[in-house]
Amino acid sequence: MADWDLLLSDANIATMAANAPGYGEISDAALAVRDGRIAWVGNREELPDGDATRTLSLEGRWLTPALIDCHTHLVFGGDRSAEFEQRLEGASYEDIAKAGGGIMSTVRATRTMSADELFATALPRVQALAAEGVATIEIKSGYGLDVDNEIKMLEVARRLGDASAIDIRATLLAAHTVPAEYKGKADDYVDLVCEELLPAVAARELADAVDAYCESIAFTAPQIARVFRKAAELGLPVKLHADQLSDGGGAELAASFDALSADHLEYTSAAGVMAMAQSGAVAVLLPGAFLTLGETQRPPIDELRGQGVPLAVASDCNPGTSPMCSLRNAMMLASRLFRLTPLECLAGTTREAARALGLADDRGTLEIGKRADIAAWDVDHPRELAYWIGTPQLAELLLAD
Ligand code: DI6
Ligand code: FE
Repeated sequence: MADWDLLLSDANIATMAANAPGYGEISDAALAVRDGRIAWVGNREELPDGDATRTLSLEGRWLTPALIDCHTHLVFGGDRSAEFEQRLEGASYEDIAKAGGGIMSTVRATRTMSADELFATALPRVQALAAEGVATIEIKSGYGLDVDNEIKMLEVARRLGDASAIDIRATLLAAHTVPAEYKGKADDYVDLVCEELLPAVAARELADAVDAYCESIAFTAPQIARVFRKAAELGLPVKLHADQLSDGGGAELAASFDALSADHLEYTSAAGVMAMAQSGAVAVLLPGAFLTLGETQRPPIDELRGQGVPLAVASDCNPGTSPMCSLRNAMMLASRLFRLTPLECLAGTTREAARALGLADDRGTLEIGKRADIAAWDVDHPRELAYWIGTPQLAELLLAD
């Protein structure tokens, strides 16, 4: 039997290992894979003797960990281009939501679609991300907002994972907005989420995590605390849409529940940043939503950096606030709008995105033992991945299975 299933040679490698300086660059490198895991990585001259079932010369291309999109809502019905027009004519996201549009209009469209129809419209979005080098995608529910339709969305997410070589992580986002039939009775909806929906989802193992939207147009901190307590009881990790449009104490709430991540964070206070630093939560930055909503207040990047909070970057692909099915564009926007360095953009879509999904030990860097999801790029240096705008550079996406 061969020592390795695959040997990649004649490559330059950015390991993105946390303890290596910069990109963890290794020139004239080789990388060996066995059983879907990285068995060896380093300078070619130090490669131990061994034989491989398959050898691939990279002809000097750069290898990085395959990209990870750790925050998407890419299963949905319809689109919101009419609201986009209304917003450009002066209406605000909150005004539209209060008038029954916004998330609720996507809920109406999603509820009328069958699982097969949702699957058929979502698959090209998964494929578009894969074509950019993304091998792991998180997908949230949150446009069903009743037991059957939230389960339908999560089942579609699972099917997308089964039907493609991409690894899909599904997140229950039942506390996304109060559905129309519970208007004025948000606490009753939270009862339904805690008493029926969460146990049903957990019993079917349909979700890998639980998310919620903490905002004046969505749920209060005490309501979300109830959802998070139930998630903890069921053994599900939590994460939060926090402080996107106002400071609702979302970062503090997420930290107090040891959330994997707090996402958006435009209005997070210094106290919120401190709380995240102490809890170890990842800050997931979503510049596509910032851009689309015409926000002017940036997340407190300097404070997050200063406190050592890990920074991830994601597409937030959704029809309302981030109609962008591209993680490369999210990297591009994070560098321009939030002034993340190209290194932070790449770490934010590999190592830190893995951490935001609770997968830091499993993937996101090219180190021995990690899952062998590897992207090969036609670039002269990995900093180019944040630099170029809308320029395809993926040569090959090599997947562990
Ligand atoms: N914040 C967002 O940016 C998305 N969800 C959320 O809570 C937007 C979802 C939508 O508008 O459909
Ligand atoms: Fe989101």
